[in-house]
Amino acid sequence: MSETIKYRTCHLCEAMCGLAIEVKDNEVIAIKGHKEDIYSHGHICPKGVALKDLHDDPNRLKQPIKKTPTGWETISWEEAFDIAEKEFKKIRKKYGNDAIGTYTGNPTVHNTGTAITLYDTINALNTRNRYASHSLDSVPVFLVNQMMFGHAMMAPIPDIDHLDYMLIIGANPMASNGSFMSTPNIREKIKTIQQKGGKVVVIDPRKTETADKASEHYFIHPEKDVLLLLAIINELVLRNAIPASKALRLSDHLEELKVMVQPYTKEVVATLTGINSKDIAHIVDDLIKHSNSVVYGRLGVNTQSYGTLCQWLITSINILLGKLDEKGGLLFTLPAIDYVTLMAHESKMFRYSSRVKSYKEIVGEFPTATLADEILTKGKNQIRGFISIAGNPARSAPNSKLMEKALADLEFMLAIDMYINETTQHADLIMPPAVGLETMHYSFVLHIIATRNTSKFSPAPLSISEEQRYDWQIMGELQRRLFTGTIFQRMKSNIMSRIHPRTKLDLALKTGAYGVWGGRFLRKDGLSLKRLEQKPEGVELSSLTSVLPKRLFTKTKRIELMPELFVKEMEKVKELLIPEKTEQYPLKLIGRRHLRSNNSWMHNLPVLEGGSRTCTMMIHPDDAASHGILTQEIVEVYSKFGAISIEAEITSNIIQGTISIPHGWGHHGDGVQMETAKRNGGANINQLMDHDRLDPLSYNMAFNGHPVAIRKIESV
Ligand SMILES: Nc1nc2c(c(=O)[nH]1)N[C@H]1C(S)=C(S)[C@@H](COP(=O)(O)OP(=O)(O)OC[C@H]3O[C@@H](n4cnc5c(=O)[nH]c(N)nc54)[C@H](O)[C@@H]3O)O[C@H]1N2
Ligand SMILES: Nc1nc2c(c(=O)[nH]1)N[C@H]1C(S)=C(S)[C@@H](COP(=O)(O)OP(=O)(O)OC[C@H]3O[C@@H](n4cnc5c(=O)[nH]c(N)nc54)[C@H](O)[C@@H]3O)O[C@H]1N2
Ligand code: SF4
Ligand SMILES: [Mo]
Repeated sequence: MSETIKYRTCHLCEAMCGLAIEVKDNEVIAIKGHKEDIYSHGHICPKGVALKDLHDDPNRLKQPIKKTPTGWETISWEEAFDIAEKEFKKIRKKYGNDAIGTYTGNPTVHNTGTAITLYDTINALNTRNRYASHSLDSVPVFLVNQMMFGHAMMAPIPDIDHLDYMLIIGANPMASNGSFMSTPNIREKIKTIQQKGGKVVVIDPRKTETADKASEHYFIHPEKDVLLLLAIINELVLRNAIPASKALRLSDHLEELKVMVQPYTKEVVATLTGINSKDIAHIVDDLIKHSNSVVYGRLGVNTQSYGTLCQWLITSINILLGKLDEKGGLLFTLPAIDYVTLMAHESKMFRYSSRVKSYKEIVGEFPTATLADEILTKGKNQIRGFISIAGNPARSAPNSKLMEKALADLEFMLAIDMYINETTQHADLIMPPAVGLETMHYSFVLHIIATRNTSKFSPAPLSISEEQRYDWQIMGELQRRLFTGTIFQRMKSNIMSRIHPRTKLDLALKTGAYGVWGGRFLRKDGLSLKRLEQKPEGVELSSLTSVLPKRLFTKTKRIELMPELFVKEMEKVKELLIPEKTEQYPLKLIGRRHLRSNNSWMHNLPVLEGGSRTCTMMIHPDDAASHGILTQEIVEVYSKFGAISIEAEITSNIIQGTISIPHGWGHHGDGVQMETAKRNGGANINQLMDHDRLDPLSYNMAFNGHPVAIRKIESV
């Protein structure tokens, strides 16, 4: 068979790069960036290239396996489904619906078939014990969007192509390729802003890869951003620099906000944040001076103790500057598949609480940080059966030791995953899906947070063998076998589970705002799957445009600037003004991402080994000296929850008092069958993390700023 080039969107991160894949006899020969792609114009990063390694990975499972006293045994799909049905029904009969828990990981957003099927399958189980990687990542964003705009997924996105000043607080898009800002080739976009005379400014405890390219970088002490943000608002008020704007006219309670920020002057917060008052004044000068300025924050300000407050204040600053819903500011998307409107009925919060620690539900999920509590704490509705779909909570969730103890304690666990990793090793049954280039792709979730409205469908570049199944097929079968509910609901669920995701996509496209059946009349040039298949480079729909107030989901059709819940929490911020007691664990631990890595699961791909990807502890020279630590020395980092050994990397690129370690590492033990990952091993930062250390409003895990201590490992 001759070689052909197939085009597909890369699904690994949020950037949605177009790939040109050279295929021969159903094998990948090479992967390059697709130059004609209307969104990415040929951009690609090393992870996109690594999709070949993922496809060829000898450790990847393709058939179901069950655990036996003598090891894993390959079984047929029929037997696997029979086992799952029998075991989960047994658990449900004995303990009730809530005894089955589910965890859905990050790739469920990125695999199109999985994302389309996921909620129907989980709903079919009728359990309240639902957990997801969201609560390790983005629940503060959901909560702020819900409270201010009436919908968890109404996220304002930086209009990056038209900015002249971008203040990036706690994000490292040069490594992450952007988050809640789906846009390819961040390096080029930063450069363009600068070449047009604009500025990109980074606030981060570490001088990151993004800070390195930025116009200015300011070191900040972890978890002190809330003070800086309050001081910025205070300065805007003092300078009378809050222009009349549409967003402001739509917002309530500005006067109360002005009063709230009064105590937080730039002088008061300077020492505490580590940024002096002159620099804060300079940042505010620039925010005011530039006509297209925005503030953008991500994990550094989300996965921390003040995650919701930070996100709220960032959004508020953008509103005060008159930059919300404006070109050259932050805009909302209007995608071809309007998932926001389609999911409006699901955007609910605080309806019920978790059993052990009474954390409230947010968009139908409890915080993953309490998953281990719910498995290990005896009593009614204790989780006894568990389904993990595309997740690795043994590495991604806090307090890994407790999490692994919990996973080992389950009566029955099913993992839908293609690797035997730190989590799935605890399963009784693994159902591995066809993944990567074997799957079709349409980024319907990421289009909600993209910087332009575009549309692109990619058929699967590679076919699968008889013995393989897609996620959506696996979940569909489980949905039919494990459904519980009324007869009418069962009929609906059964029908839905049998519709091919392609058909669902096609329907959603056709009926969407740009579809052939969209709007109020039939559009000849409207979107359909067939039309998109003829355009592998994608279809340009529109730049982001103003959509308010029409697209507000609040009952009042107004923006709430001062949600009561957030205002109450401001009492706790006062505590930040009192110096901390840190004797026992004097250092703050923060995370780090690398371009050649993706959370915990791509460490098995040889092409991504080495380079700038290092699992080391970055430490300031003064901190290293005070502990007598030399560069490359192996040291112990410990907290109340555990200890890890890791190589020290002494660098003045990190603020004093803080250390940085990437997450997703710690691939060890006989149970894990990922040879390349194990060769690089690494240390698992989440072994140190307190699973009760949450943002108290959203219950999102507060990974960043975690207190730890270090000591030399004395040689024997
Ligand atoms: N300390 C610390 N911890 C963190 C973070 C941090 O910054 N610091 N970041 C947090 C964040 S932002 C996130 S999103 C979470 C991620 O947390 P998780 O989603 O729990 O972890 P991942 O490492 O993404 O693991 C993904 C799993 O999905 C599998 N997989 C990949 N593709 C597919 C597919 O198409 N189908 C199926 N069925 N399986 C697939 C992989 O083999 C792997 O087992 O980690 C969080 N944990
Ligand atoms: N290559 C690669 N790309 C990825 C991922 C990956 O693992 N690897 N993961 C994907 C996922 S799941 C996500 S959610 C996104 C995340 O996307 P980003 O949020 O852009 O990624 P991070 O590198 O975690 O950036 C967080 C930054 O916050 C800083 N920080 C830590 N604590 C604080 C603090 O208290 N205050 C301030 N101001 N800054 C702080 C850290 O030093 C870090 O530079 O990336 C996605 N893209
Ligand atoms: S930047 Fe993201 S989408 Fe683009 S090639 Fe890399 S991993 Fe894939
Ligand atoms: Mo994430």
